[in-house]
Amino acid sequence: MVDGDTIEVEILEVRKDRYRDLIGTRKVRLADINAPELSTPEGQKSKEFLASMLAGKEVLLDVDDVKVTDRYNRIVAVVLLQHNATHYLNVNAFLVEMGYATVWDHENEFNPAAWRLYVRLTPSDESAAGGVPIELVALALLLLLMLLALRVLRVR
Ligand SMILES: [Ca+2]
Ligand SMILES: [Ca+2]
Repeated sequence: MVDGDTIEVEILEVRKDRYRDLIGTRKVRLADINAPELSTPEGQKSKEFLASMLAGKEVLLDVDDVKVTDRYNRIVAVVLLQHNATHYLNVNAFLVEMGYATVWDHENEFNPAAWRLYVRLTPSDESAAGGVPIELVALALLLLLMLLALRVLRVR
């Protein structure tokens, strides 16, 4: 089920060899957040907000290097949406900021308490504060949320 904290993506490219197997159509569970159940009006709102924000967009995924996937075989990741020439929006943090999800901190590489809304991707040989080393961003994707939007229309 695709909802306010899960998206469906087409993974086009990986930046670490260990993630080659992830290429293709996959579900991504946004790390360390939780959206309300789809059976509630709040859950529907969260899903629609996420879909409208990401439908058809190309994003980067910072994959959880600790576990990579959850028990449902969804990729666990922070979703990064390009904001301007230098910065990306941490979509996970933004959903919390906007009230569409709450923090649910699991055992993984991420620490929501340290999240910033906007992050700069830094070349891997630099260690600029507040940035995500570009080598840690495993995947470049084209979201297939257009499909999700079509599915939503079909349901209605
Ligand atoms: Ca990572
Ligand atoms: Ca965590």
